[in-house]
Amino acid sequence: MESDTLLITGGTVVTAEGCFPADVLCRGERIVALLAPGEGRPEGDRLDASGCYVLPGGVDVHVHLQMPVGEFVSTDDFFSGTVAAACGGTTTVVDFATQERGQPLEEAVAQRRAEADGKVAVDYSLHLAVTDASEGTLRALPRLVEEGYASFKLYTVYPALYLEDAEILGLLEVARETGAMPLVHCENRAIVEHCTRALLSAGKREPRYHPQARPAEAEAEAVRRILALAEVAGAPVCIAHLSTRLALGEVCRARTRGQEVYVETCPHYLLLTEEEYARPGFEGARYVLTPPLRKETDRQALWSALVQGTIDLVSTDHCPWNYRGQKERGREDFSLIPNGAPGIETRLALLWSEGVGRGRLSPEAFVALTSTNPARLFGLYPRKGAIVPGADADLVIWDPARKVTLRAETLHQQVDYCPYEGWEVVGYPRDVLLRGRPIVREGRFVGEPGWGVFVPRRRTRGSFEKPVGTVPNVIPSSTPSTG
Ligand code: DUC
Ligand code: ZN
Repeated sequence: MESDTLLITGGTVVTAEGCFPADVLCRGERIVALLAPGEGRPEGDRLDASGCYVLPGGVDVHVHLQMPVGEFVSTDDFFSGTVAAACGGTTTVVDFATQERGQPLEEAVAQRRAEADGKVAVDYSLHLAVTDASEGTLRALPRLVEEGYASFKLYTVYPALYLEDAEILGLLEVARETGAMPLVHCENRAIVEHCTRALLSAGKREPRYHPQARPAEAEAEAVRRILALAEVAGAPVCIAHLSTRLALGEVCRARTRGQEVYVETCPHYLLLTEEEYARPGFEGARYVLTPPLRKETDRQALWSALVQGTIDLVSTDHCPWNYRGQKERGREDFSLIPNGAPGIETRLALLWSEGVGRGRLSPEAFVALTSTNPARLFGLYPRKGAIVPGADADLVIWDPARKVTLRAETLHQQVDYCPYEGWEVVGYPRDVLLRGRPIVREGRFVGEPGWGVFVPRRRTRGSFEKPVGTVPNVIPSSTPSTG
């Protein structure tokens, strides 16, 4: 781009609240005005968006790039993963600074920043994945929240990550006091460990036993318990990657009691079922992710919840492992298969195609679920997730007619398979701008490592009063407080 002024003309702007024809005027890194079509005649560059929607850049608040687990590291690093995000229309990702038990939290944050800074192709931020509630950790948290790490990731399972209930309670109290948002992975550890042992000792070692090791009750119990702990602590809570009808019931009951709870799900729970585990040979290993894919009844319940506004955001839990050499580690024992699947690049196209394309979601609800709500809940709004004067000019020129067949070979995710191989999607990003700068043109990545920056996040104090009416999926904009 030659000039620092850019006018995006002829498109239909979609926000969480409405859909209307407008030209978008950007200056430098920011949006400066929405103009009636044809009204603006500024000097500078123009980008023709005729026939396209203009969306706020996607915000994916749940990704695991170059995540070490045992002997492996997830296959997308901070560059390849964010190139894939950009090509899929996502301009902000939130990854994790994961503390090793006993490690000073500040050190975990500094290490992760050193891995990502200068490498990312889109903007990014970090959740604090806390693995102990020691005095040192509790002392460090308020300052880190003030510095822009305004959310905690808490785990109820995984040997290296889980927290005891008493620790979770203490951390939820810190979340209440600091205004940080807790994002909690909910599974009952005893159930998972017991079922895994029982299956393996009965010789049931193939990938198809993965869902039996992590039954719906394990998720529902942990959701119920976390909601009880959050109620006692007086903290809001966001349930990570919710996958079952049973757990949705727990959330609905808590909300009826007046509790402030938010729900994240992922495209794979909306689009796939546990039938994938019945693939021949070891192929089901591609779908070993946690919580597991569920039954058709769960999938249907999640879609209803999405449409009704019970689910607030759709993130990816992008955590790619190669089938060859990594997933294969679990050939003799499903519990050794590294958990996770890729999705950072396909989230928007799949949800648009299957949601908007099939008449289940309005374009506004799509924007709310994939950009505005995650930005609001995790302290990025209105810098991100909004098309308003003053917001970062993170914009996607979305071509609703573009058909793409998803293939691992042509996607930018650095992993040897795509869970949706051969699926055709209708609707895809044509151009993507990051703070006013083109990073995707006509579907081609044109950015560079380091064009993305770390974005500090403000603490948020949510309130669960959603607007009643036509657009249920919008978290009210009055909720973020300055921090
Ligand atoms: N689930 C996954 O599938 N991968 C990474 C972490 C998680 O909770
Ligand atoms: Zn995750």
